[in-house]
Amino acid sequence: MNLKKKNKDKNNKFNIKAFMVDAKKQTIHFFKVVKKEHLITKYLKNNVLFLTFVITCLINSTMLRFFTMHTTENYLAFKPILADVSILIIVGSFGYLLKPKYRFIYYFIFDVFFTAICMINSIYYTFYTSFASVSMLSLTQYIGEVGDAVTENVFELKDLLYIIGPIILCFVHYKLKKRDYYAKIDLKKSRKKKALTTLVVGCILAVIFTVTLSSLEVGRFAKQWNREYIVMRFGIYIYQFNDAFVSLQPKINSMFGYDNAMKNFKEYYKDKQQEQSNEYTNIFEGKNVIVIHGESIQNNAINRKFNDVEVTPTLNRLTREGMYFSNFYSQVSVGTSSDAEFTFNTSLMPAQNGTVFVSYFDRKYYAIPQFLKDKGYYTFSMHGNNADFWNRRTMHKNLGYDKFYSKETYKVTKENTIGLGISDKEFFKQSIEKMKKLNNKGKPFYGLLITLTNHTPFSDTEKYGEFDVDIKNGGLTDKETGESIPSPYMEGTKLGNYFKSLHYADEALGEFIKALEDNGLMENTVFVLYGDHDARLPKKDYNRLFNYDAATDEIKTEEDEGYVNFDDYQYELNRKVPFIIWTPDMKGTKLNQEITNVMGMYDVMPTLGNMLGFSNKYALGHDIFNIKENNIVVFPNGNWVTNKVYYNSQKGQYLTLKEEAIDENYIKNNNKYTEKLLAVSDNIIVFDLFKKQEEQEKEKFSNEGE
Ligand code: GP9
Ligand code: MN
Repeated sequence: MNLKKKNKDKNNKFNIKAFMVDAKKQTIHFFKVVKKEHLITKYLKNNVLFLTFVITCLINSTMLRFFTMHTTENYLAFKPILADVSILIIVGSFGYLLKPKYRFIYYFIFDVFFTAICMINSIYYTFYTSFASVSMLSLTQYIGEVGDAVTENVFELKDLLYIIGPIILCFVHYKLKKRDYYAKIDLKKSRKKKALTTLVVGCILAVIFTVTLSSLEVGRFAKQWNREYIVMRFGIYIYQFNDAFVSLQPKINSMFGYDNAMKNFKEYYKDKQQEQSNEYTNIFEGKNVIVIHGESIQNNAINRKFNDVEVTPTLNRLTREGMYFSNFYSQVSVGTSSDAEFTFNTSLMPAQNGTVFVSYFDRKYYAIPQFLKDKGYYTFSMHGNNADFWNRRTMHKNLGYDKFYSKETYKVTKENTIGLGISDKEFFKQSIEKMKKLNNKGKPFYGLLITLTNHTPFSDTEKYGEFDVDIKNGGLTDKETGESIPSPYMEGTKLGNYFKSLHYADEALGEFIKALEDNGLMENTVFVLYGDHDARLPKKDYNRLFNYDAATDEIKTEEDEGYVNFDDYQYELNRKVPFIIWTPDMKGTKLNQEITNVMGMYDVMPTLGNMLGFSNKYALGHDIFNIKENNIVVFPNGNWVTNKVYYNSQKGQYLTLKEEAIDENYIKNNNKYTEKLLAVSDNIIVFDLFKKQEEQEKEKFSNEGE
């Protein structure tokens, strides 16, 4: 028995050895043949067009990663290159099915297609620091209206570089045609066979790529919201194909997966603790409410001065006299203004694909205006822009506003227009007239006013009025006369123009509050203001803001004393917006306070609702006076912030905000919380779960009655 085994082992050993020798011989033979027959040169010669197509598209996709993520990731990483090559080879392989003279058309069409993907994403990234999504196509109708914002800010020379790809392809084709190449190339091999071999090579590379993927990468690919992460691992082409597929999901999703979504929804709310009452419960019950949706107002302007003049004197006064939430974040996604309105009013997160206001306007939501209507309020909204912008005409009705005063109800002229439309001063002036005539029949009112002037690109500077953002007497002197001259500081920068624009918007706000008071509209009224989202200003401008040396007119570097680090994390933290609750008689009372715990737009409904005397059991945020320092603000891209940590889900890294060691479980648990919250929010929106839940409850009720 033992002897037998030994022989068997010996045979095995012999076989493996023989196999190795054979394989070595075969390989040497293969390379000899390759060398002798100049197979590589031959292959290159016979496949010039195909190779040009693959290489130009590969360069474009690599270039895109270079221009978009050069600060954070290695754009020459192996994975996205392998992914790009495999997809390009697979697509390119079908070109071989055509006769050589027709192949150029095929490769040209796809080269242009892939180039367009790179260009669009390059432009899109500059604007949104994210990659484009097919689900945004339904929003293109709005691009015309903010068109000046788009073209003025976004179109850069680097976005044009990608065109070189198709140009090279055309050039190569022209040269080949001149040499009569298409008639000469090897036609012995059948077209089908060549297409098949190329396809197989592409598929093998795709398989190699797939087996290198970690489960985290696969998971994120399926969810698709962590776009930067996906592009860095899967390349732009696979990202875009997957995006197109995922974007169709609102339609597909609402057909499948409902049962699971409903189950998770029920479990989520079964485990969720309901808000307790606190010292602020009902304090504003029955009062009128005026809410200002402050376009692009960022927190960093509060209390900022240039040459001793405040940028936002009105806001500063409100923060001093009212309840000021100084660590407040907007949670918008691609729906910007509309997402801010949505989350403010419903305490749900924006949609993962598309925009609630545009793609999911027909779902059931529990919103602040509806709750107040139930309490006997008259509700209205006012905005000087086109009613169909962000689909507000439809969506405001759904949220429960009795009346929407839009552009058609305002007198908009060339003279009273700044930037995107009617100036804030004129808007407020005309709004006061409307408010004086409100048809509320003695009911308390709830009104939302959406401002417009402080909208990117902040280029209508001559209309904002005087506000210098330089530094007078900063130490600079005229070389010839020796006289003191102002240091330019923020003059001529986009951030500088933003401060000018905001100074104007703040002045308009001050005039509005005065007019409200003069007309008795502030009596028994609570004034609420939120910045809808950050102003998307360049990082380099902030670097200038914090590191400018007025005496030398230079920007400090890391080596210089007093240098302030402004990295990606600082940029994110700096996106804070103000949230203020103010009444004229609040000053000096217990309500006059600054709340420094982190808070998100989704915490407004529970916090303000408690003060106004209603509560929404489906709110995803919290009453800040109950949750206090334990709050967490979740962002649509999976990032989150607490008092202790800012977590970046793209990088899987975090910044500690307190001098306190962070336990890995803290990160894990908050990540889990974030994923669950984002999923349940999206399920509510996509599957219309509030409506379904109500239907089920009604059915149950009627069955019990029988
Ligand atoms: C348009 C205004 C701006 O009416 O609300 O929207 P935004 O571009 O900020 O989403
Ligand atoms: Mn906005």
